[in-house]
Amino acid sequence: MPTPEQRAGSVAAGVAAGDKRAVAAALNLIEDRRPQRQAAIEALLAQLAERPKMQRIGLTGPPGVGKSTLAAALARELRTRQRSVGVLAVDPSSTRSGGALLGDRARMSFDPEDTGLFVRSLATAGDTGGLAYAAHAVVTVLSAAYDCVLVETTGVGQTETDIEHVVDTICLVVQPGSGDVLQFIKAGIMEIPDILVVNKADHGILAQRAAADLAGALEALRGVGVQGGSEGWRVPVVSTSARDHRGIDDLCDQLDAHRMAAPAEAQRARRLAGEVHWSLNLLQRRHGEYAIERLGGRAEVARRASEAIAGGRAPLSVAAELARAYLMAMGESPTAGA
Ligand SMILES: Nc1nc2c(ncn2[C@@H]2O[C@H](COP(=O)(O)OP(=O)(O)OP(=O)(O)O)[C@@H](O)[C@H]2O)c(=O)[nH]1
Ligand SMILES: [Mg+2]
Repeated sequence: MPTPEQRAGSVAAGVAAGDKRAVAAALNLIEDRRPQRQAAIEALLAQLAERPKMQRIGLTGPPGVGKSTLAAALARELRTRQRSVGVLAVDPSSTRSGGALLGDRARMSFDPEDTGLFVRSLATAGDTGGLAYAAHAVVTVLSAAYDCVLVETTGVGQTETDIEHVVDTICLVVQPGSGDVLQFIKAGIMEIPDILVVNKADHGILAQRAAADLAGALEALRGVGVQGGSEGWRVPVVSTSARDHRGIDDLCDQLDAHRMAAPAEAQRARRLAGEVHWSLNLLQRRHGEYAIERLGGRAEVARRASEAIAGGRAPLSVAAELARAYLMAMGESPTAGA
């Protein structure tokens, strides 16, 4: 019998080679909530390495603006640029899972024969904590298998899945004729994304006006010193028609530009912050906010996690170690409840 490590090793090797069956096996393992699978999951995640120059892109925005259609168009464009693509559609409101979500709702059309393209959806109604956990794990797997990872989530501003913690570039997608996003921006309610996309640009004059309004709002914010996005980056407004595959090349170029603009150092820091967030999230999920208090408070636990992860440890095992430390502090045997 192979040990969990050996089994994880062979799955990890398959994932690294971009083998779809291995990717699917890895994702099935991750979604297995049985406690006895935990060791295998930790072993797997610890053995996965990001692909070099891998790019994680978040598509977020209000319902129905065309995020799924855009994800499909973007994936097509990236494939013609010889990059392999993994797509994750996160749906906080749906209980459906697996292919059904994409099949009947998201209207993504993909070539099933394409070995460089993988699509997965996640849906766990009501359990946003669980969703954030799973999204991070799925993105970790996809990042080891594909050059680009696209994550679609519905929501504006503070998204329920904390998308900013799992991607390098956030695109906020809006559609013409909906003033709400403009209001959010003006009121300073919304975290400013890295790229603003006005989809359904085929709506003519309305679309042009929406793009101009958003560009104006961003300009006004810059005028008062609010930059948004990452440092030294000027948030562009890109018009697309996902339906007609227009403006997609422009969006791709802007995504590349954003990656080039962010110094490697800043990118590492962003990913590290995401992993620290994830490990705290895991701890909190298992043992509640009190565990974090008991270990010295959020800042202290984040510092500890950050040090361990920067030193090469996997976030999941860091979370497990924090949980053990907490149980020790509580005078319980770590094996009893961990
Ligand atoms: N005219 C036009 N319609 C579009 C475009 N992109 C998407 N649509 C349509 O808009 C509707 C919603 O598209 P989706 O891609 O499912 O939108 P979504 O943002 O993923 O929706 P949720 O996941 O439900 O939040 C569908 O009827 C699409 O065909 C576009 O560029 N132009
Ligand atoms: Mg969608």
